Amino acid sequence: MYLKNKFKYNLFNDGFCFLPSIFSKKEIISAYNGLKNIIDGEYETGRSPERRFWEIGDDPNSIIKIDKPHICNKSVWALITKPEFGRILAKATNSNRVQVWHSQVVWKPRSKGSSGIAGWHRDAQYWPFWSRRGLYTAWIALTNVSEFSGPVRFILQSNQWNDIRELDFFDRNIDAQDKILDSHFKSRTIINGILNVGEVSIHTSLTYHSSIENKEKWPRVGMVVHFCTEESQRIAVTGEDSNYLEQLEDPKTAPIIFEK
Ligand SMILES: O=C(O)CCC(=O)C(=O)O
Repeated sequence: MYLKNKFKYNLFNDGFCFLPSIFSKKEIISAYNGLKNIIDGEYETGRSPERRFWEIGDDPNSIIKIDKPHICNKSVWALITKPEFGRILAKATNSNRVQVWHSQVVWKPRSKGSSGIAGWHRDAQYWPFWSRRGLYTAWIALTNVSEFSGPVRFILQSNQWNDIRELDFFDRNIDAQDKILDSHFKSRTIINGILNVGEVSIHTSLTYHSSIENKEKWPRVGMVVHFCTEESQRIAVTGEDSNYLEQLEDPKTAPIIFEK
């Protein structure tokens, strides 16, 4: 498992970067087990996740996405609030303040057919209530991520592109999506987020990314941490999302993990 010079990428210019692990083996194993329990419907803290996109009894080969697992389990909470984690995110984003406002587990068992595909998207397309600056996603590898396990893959410098409206995380027809991308940017460079367990990738909310099938025997597990910095700004929206960011006032849901 090797990505040549992986630490050379620049978050602001390239749209993503990779960071070495700052987690102990124990922290990783505890969080991995915590996420497994959440998938199995066991919520140690007594709080349910914000939303489950996979229910017990659903296709076991399908991608399992559950929102805000950090509120359900103490080890998952400990992982994403580790002070050293806050410090490295602040350093990488050149920020004075890092607040986690959302998270997801994306657990990808060995795939069958297109069951493991997450379509091309940029995170900002799902966040009408946020400005486009100061919003990032950290992806913590809770297993080794090889080129065959369906790593998150990033389009180099796509954070500098205009929006491509037809793309979507939930669209598993990656060939059709590639054609759409071709019609906008024929020439593009894709970098796989090949990570050793504990390592972290960060991408901006504007970076196009996706992931394809897991052909390894073991699940590929990512703890996805969405965070904002002092550069972010709330945007007033109407409808069901109008109050969504009120949770920023609740430290038990949206912890500040670094502040200068
Ligand atoms: O883990 C994946 O395969 C997709 C993750 C993703 O879309 C994200 O981190 O924003």
